[in-house]
Amino acid sequence: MRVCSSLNATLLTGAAYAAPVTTDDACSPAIERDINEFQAAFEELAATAKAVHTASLANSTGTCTVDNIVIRKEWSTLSSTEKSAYIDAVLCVQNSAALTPTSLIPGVRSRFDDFVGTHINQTLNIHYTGTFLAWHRWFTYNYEQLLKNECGYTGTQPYWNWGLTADNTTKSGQLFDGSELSMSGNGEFIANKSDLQLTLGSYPIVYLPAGDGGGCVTSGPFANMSVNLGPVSLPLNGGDVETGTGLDYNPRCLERDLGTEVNALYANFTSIVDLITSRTNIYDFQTWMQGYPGSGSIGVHGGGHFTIAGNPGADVFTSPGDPAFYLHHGMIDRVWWIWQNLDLETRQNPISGTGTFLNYPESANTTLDTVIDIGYAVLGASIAMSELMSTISGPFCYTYE
Ligand SMILES: [Cu+2]
Repeated sequence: MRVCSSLNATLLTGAAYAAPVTTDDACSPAIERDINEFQAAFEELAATAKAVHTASLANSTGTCTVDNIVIRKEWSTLSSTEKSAYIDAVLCVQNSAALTPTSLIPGVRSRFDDFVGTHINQTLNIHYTGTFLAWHRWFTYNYEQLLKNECGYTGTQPYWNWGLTADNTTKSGQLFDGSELSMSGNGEFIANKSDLQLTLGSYPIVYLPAGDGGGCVTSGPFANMSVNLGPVSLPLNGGDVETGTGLDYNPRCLERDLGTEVNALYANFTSIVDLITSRTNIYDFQTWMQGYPGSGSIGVHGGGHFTIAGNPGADVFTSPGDPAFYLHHGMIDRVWWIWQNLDLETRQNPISGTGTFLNYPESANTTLDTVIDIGYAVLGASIAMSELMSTISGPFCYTYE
């Protein structure tokens, strides 16, 4: 019912704002039809983008061709063998020795942690900045390469299409169903949790409904996982925030507070379609995606992160400590890819923003020459923004299904 209600509200306003949903209308056939229409609209946008992308690949003179391009797929479309291979590779990087010296980040214990530590150290320079989309594209790509090069994975980085779980986040067959062929499910249920409260500078607090878990993940491949780093800035239900450097060794279980309400409010097909179709310049697109400050919306980026929630999922700095991070950012990258390909001429290369979070403190504009470096995640992998704007040039050769 909540999905239907929130869609009803978003249809009225034409955008996925976080306005409280007050309607108690039952799920009428008309609204069910609208849900399907938005899914169909999204799939049409994705198909159009794919056609443009395929044509530009055919015309490209680079080394990426139809013969060597790899295809990233939605989690639920993977075969059991493919799911199992991905999970095994993630467990492998979690059991491989770290490269980061403990003199720099004392808490790192694995190659997986090298990525978490890099994200912690750079968080204030890669969110609400000019680098946000390209940095996370590069970060996710290098995680995919890590799985391949160091753990023998032969598949590609899967993604989580949030719209598919907006009516039930832990739905069977989807990535959070808790089975052995999932990314593990919810945390143990903790009752009577208050809203999560998100603060951003002096903007009004955004209240997010608590999820249906809250404790340690108890089933699936990551039930015994050790989260080693963080927290840095972890919002707790009720308004407190747990803070720290996040860099010390702090082994604990993986906690999640998966909730359909946040999924349905912010990361449904309506909000994805709205983002892609009504945000026509890069500033609007990337800012609405992350939650336009003061709008009350956390965007699809926040929507995915806070659907996962928990510790470390709700901590912006430490969020890659939950392995589902990379499926969420696969979808973030795909949505950018769709948006770019719908108007390649004007959307391939534009950049907006600076090198600091909401330009605080003030810093230089990000440009195509700005260099990104992901530290000990991949040594010597510094690269200019200009190399990261297309998925079929520079270091990349991948597409989305
Ligand atoms: Cu991030």
